[in-house]
Amino acid sequence: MKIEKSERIFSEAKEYIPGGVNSPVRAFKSVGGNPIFMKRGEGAYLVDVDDNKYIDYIGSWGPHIFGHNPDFIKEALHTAIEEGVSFGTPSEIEVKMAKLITSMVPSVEMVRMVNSGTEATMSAVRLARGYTKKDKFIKFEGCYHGHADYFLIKAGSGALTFGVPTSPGVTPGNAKDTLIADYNSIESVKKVISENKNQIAAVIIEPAAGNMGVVTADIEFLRGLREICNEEGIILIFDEVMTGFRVAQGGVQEVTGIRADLTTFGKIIGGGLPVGAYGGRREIMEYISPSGPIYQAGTLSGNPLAMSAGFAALSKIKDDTGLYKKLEEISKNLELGIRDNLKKLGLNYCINRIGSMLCLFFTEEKVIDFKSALTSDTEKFGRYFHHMLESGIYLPPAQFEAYFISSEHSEEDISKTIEANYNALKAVH
Ligand code: KE4
Repeated sequence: MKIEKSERIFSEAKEYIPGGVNSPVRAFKSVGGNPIFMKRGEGAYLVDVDDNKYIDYIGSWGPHIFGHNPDFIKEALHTAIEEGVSFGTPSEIEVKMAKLITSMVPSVEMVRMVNSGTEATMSAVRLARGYTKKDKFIKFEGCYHGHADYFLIKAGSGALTFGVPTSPGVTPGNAKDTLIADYNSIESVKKVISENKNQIAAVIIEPAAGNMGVVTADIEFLRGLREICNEEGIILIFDEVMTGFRVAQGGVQEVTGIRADLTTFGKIIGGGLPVGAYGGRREIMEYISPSGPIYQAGTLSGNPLAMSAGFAALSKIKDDTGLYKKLEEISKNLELGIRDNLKKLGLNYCINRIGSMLCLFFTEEKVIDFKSALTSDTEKFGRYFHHMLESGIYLPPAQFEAYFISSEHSEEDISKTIEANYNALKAVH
């Protein structure tokens, strides 16, 4: 595959942008090689600066459930742009957006728009702390909630119940209030709560994880979380930045029937533009400034341009009653095709999928948490990734990410992917 122009641009990029990219996971660090620079997205496809075309399973890391650049979002943007992109004042589209989100996610009675998933989760934890007047919160090993300091924490060594920073620049002061439990282990949650009685404001969780690869939460585990939070007066935050409007109109909450107190959103709700949101029970949300004392702000929050794209995307989801059935069919065909290949090659690898989020783990262990995910052979995954790339299939450039399937992935695209998957698996084993 000819990638001279991409290589040239990357060399220049590294002069002006740390690592040549504006978000680390794009840099191919964990798969080796240099990132490919794209110039166009259309439907299920990306086209790079050397005019190579790929079937895309990133979808901008989740937003493009209808594929890249659908006409209905372009039209919404063209209309909005004629009126202006941002006013710094309230505008009606923000009210329409808030009404639409609250009509689609029953647990969300009020919502605040922000500009990224990180802002949404950071604000939700601050809100829970302010509302409960408690300092600590629980997150789960392997879940990613964005890059706010208090999320960049991992489990401390054995005796420690509080976490330790995963990044320089995150202070021990920040880490001490972040408690770490194990995904799908209600026992680990009970242990952390018993060791920090009456000090915990919130539990935040990806109710189906997409940042350690795809790992679904056992329904009994989620039910146990809900019960414990009720008993202990702890705010349950579902981080649905990735799963919101992805796995169902009402996210994992609709799939499981388990309601969060606060929910965070991102990705799909911006239709590809920078949008995040957090929302939930009215009596909690009213603590947010200016109706309450807890401060949170944003220059471009709710800007009409981003709202027009997000509103178009969510309206389409609300109207398109066949969307999730179509996504399930496409995604199941891909999963079955890969399973068939694994069987033919005598490989017993784990595939986890929830709706149109899927991950093939290079391990024969059943992946139910971060520890089991880490048994994957990342070196082999790296070589597999590049074989797929050479075959024109663009996968997430890291083992511990989710493939995102769109309504635009055709039967032919899925067949090509399955064929490339077979050849790539064969080549690396
Ligand atoms: P952003 O700040 O990147 O918009 O959202 C942070 C975030 C919060 N919560 C969940 C569940 C998320 O998946 C994310 C962001 N997801 C990653 C994909 N693993 C974004 C990709 C990137 O960092 O470039």
